[in-house]
Amino acid sequence: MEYFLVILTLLLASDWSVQVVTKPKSPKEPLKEPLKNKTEVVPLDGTLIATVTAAPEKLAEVHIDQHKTIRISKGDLDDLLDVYMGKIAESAATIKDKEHEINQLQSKDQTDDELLKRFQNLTEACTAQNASFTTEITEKDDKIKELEQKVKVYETRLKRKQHLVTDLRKQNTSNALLIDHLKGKVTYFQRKFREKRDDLLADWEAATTTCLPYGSSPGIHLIQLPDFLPFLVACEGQTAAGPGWMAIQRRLDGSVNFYRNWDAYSKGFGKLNGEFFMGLEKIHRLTTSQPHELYISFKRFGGETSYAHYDDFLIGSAEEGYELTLLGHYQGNASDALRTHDKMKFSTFDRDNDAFTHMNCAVHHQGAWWYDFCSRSNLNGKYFKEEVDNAQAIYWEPWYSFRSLKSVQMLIRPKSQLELKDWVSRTKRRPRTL
Ligand SMILES: *[C@@H]1O[C@H](CO)[C@@H](O)[C@H](O)[C@H]1NC(C)=O
Ligand SMILES: *[C@@H]1O[C@H](CO)[C@@H](O)[C@H](O)[C@H]1NC(C)=O
Ligand SMILES: *[C@@H]1O[C@H](CO)[C@@H](O)[C@H](O)[C@H]1NC(C)=O
Ligand SMILES: *[C@@H]1O[C@H](CO)[C@@H](O)[C@H](O)[C@H]1NC(C)=O
Ligand SMILES: *[C@H]1O[C@H](CO)[C@@H](O)[C@H](O)[C@H]1NC(C)=O
Repeated sequence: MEYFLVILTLLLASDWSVQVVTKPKSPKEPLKEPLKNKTEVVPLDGTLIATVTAAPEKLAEVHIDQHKTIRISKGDLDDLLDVYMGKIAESAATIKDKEHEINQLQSKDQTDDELLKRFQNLTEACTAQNASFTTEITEKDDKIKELEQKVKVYETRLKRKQHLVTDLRKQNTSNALLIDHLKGKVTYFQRKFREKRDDLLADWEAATTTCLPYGSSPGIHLIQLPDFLPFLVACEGQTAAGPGWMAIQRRLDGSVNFYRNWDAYSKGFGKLNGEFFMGLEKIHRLTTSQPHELYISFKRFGGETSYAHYDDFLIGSAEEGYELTLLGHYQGNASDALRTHDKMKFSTFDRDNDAFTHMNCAVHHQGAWWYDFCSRSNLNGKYFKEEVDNAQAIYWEPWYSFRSLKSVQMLIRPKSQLELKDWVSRTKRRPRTL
C-alpha cells in the first residue's frame, strides 16, 4: 500500500506535464497496448519521458518511452485517487491507533519504572533494616557468648566451692572425731594427773627417804631428804633381789644420750620411766643419809641375765669428786667389775679425775665413771644395738674386754631388811602403782 502511496505522491508533486488525450471510447480504437503492469506506468528513474496533453476529456497519456505510452482517463485517476485517499485515511486511523497504543505502552513503562523505583527503595530500606538487625543480632550474639563465658566461669567457681565444702565437711568430721579423741585423752590425763597429784600429796605427807614403803609395787615417787629439795625417783618393786629398790641408773634402748658433762652427771638426766641417770648429788645424799646396798642387773643380747650385789655403797660429795667411797662385799654371778674403781673419783669428759695422766678415760670410753686405768666397767658408755666388742660400749667384764650389754639397771636400797619390815608395819600404808 505504501508503495502505491509513494507513487501517487510522486505523480502529484512532480512538475512533469500530463498530456491528457481525449479520445472517444470506441471499441474500434482500443489501446495500442493493454495496461499490462501498473508499476510500468510510473518507473522511478528519470528516464521517464512523459508528456501530458491537456485535453480534459482525453485520457492522460504517460509516455514511458518512445514505444510505451500509458493512457489513463481522468475519471480513472479520480477513482484511483479516491481509493488511495480512502486507504490513506485508513492508514491514518491505524497510525493513530498505534500511536495511542504506543502512548499507553509508554505510560505503562512509566508506571513500571515507578514500581521498580519503589521496589528498589523498599529493598534499600529492607537492606538497611537487615543490616541494622544483623548488627543488633551480632551484638546480642556477642553478649550471649560473653554471658555464656561468665556462666562457665561461675560454674567452675561453684564446682570448686562445692569441692571445698565437701573437703571442709570431711575435715570437719575428722576434726570432730579428733576433738572427741582429744577430749577423751584430756579426761584420761586429768584423771591420771589427779591420781598422781594425790599420790604425790600422799608421798609428801609420808615424807619418805627411800622406796621401802612402796614394797613390791614399782612406780615413781617423791623422796624427801633433809636439807634437800624433794625429788622424784623410780622405785623398782619386782627384782630378783626382792622389793624396795630405787633405781639410780637405767639403760634400755639408747634413747637417751649418756655422753654428758660433769654438771649433767651431778644433777641427773633422762626419763624415770625410761633411760636415766639419777644424779651424783642425789646418790651422795641418799647413800650418806643411811647405809645402802647396791644391786646391778645385766642383760646380754642373747637373753642371758646376771647380777652383781655389793652390801655397801657410798658416794662422796661434790667436793670429793663424788668418789666411790665405800664398796661392800661382792656377791653375784656377773663379776666384781666395780672393784678396781673403789675409791676412785667420778670422771666426765670435762672433769678428768682418772688415774691416767696422759689420757682422758671418759673421752676414750665415751662415758662417765669412776675411771682408774681406765676401767673394767663402763655402764654409762655408748649404747650399741647389738653385741659388739668396743671400748666405748656399755660393758661389765672380769678382765679388760668390752662386750656390749643389752640392758643394765643400778639399784640401791637401805641396808637393813629388818628396818624395811619395821617401816612397813609402822606406816601400814598401801603401796600404789603408777
Ligand atoms: C524512598 O523512601 C524514602 C523514605 O522512606 C522517601 O523519603 C523517598 O521519597 C522514597 N523514594 C522513592 C523514589 O519512593
Ligand atoms: C541480611 O544480612 C545478612 C548478613 O549481612 C545477609 O547474609 C542476608 O543475605 C541479608 N538479607 C537480605 C534479605 O538482605
Ligand atoms: C562440723 O561438725 C560439727 C560437729 O560434728 C557439726 O555440729 C557442724 O554442724 C559441722 N559443720 C559443718 C559446716 O559441717
Ligand atoms: C645369775 O643368777 C640369776 C638369779 O639367780 C639367774 O637368773 C641367772 O640366770 C644367772 N646368770 C648366770 C649367767 O648364771
Ligand atoms: C509488469 O512489467 C514488468 C516489467 O516491464 C514485467 O516484468 C512484469 O511481468 C509485468 N507484470 C505483469 C503482471 O504483466
